[in-house]
Amino acid sequence: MIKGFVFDLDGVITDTARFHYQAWAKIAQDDLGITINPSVNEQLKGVSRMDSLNIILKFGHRENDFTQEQKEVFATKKNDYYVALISHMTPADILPGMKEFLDELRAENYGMSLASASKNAPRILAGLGLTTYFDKIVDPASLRHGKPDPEIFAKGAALLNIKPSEAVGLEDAFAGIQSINGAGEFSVGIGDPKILHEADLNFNCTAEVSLAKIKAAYAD
Ligand code: B16
Ligand code: MG
Repeated sequence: MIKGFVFDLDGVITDTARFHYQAWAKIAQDDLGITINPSVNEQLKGVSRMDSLNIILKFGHRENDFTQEQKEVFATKKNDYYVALISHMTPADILPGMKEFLDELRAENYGMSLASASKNAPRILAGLGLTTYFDKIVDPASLRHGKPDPEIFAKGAALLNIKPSEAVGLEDAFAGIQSINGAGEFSVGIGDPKILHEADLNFNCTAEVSLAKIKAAYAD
């Protein structure tokens, strides 16, 4: 029986990827002399801040050019810029259908937790007016491994005091689906089914997410 839902944030509840991209593109250009493109951006989804910087440096063939201290400075600068961009977020930035879906889950008393790699997640939920929907938020700083490792989604279920088999995980990134599956939870992909082909159930976009369809597929 399904007892709880573990949510990714970026790409599932709201689209912060465009702000991450804007912030990284600026730092990459201004400080690293690297011009990134949308295909690099795809690789940054669900990936931690420092891992994102390392992907960009590798893309620009500059992976050996900076010390850890310098990298920390770039990452902090990117985050300052990103935080300024997300400070204007409001409930209007919730992806289509997700507020209704969260309301439906709340009405049926499901546990809800957040499994986002973002250290800014509490701030984003506050801007969206969704803080009270989530019983627990996994602290990404407490993790030894990022997605695709199962740790983050396993913690998301554990914080709700439910077994992995009683949890449904929702994700828009392939690495996230791998994390959910590795944790032994029911995986729901949101996005291109060709990319998210390992998901137990897939919806093309958030507007199509349906609790009835998830329950039916879970019971199968
Ligand atoms: P921060 P998610 C992830 O969020 C983003 O997809 C990823 O692009 C970002 O680098 C990561 O959070 C860390 O974010 O710099 O705010 O700590 O998809 O796991 O909700
Ligand atoms: Mg995501």
